[in-house]
Amino acid sequence: MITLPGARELRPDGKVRLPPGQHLTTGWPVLHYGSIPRVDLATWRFHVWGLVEEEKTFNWEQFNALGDMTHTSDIHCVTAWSKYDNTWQGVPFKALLDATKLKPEATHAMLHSYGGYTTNIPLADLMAEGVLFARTHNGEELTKEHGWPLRLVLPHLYFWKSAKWVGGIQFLDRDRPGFWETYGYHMYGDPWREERYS
Ligand SMILES: Nc1nc2c(c(=O)[nH]1)N[C@H]1C(S)=C(S)[C@@H](COP(=O)(O)O)O[C@H]1N2
Ligand SMILES: [Mo]
Repeated sequence: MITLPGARELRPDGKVRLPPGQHLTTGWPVLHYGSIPRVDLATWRFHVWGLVEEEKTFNWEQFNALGDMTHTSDIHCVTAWSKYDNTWQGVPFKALLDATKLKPEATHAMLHSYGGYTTNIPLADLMAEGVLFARTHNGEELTKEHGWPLRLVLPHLYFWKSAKWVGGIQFLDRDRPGFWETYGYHMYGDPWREERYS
């Protein structure tokens, strides 16, 4: 890892672009617990359940037909590397929400991945700008180790919230810990407040 110039750059909202305790990397480390799950697009499904009026299951074509967006954002990993200017393309979270009738009690969500990984995110954060289910990174299809065929990208929280191999979302009326949150990672994970562990 190297430190690049620009570490003191400010974002349009006035926050320092590089959160405290982070350093920039030009590579892209691969980090996950366990092994890469085997996924087949023919049997791939995305499940929506929990506090919804109607549970839904999308196949690959149906899910990708929900919408399309491209957004460029920075990655901040809790292990202290950051990577700037990642262009992601895929289905906007808001497009999934438009296709879902939530019950009024829904305030949080648990993302579920092939392989069993989970992570918890407040609904308001999922609705923020730049949140999508990404199929490509910098114009290339995701590689298996980075989450092919689909991963969540949630740029304003630490990268463990950006579930790789995502296959479902469960809506909840309270915050529940996901996989890393059970092992002491922060429930929320704001990089600018250094919410790494709790
Ligand atoms: N399904 C799944 N998604 C996951 C993880 C995981 O273990 N399983 N690890 C998270 C963590 S801790 C990080 S830092 C990022 C790493 O993503 P990358 O390997 O593409 O850099 O994925 C996140 N998403
Ligand atoms: Mo991580």
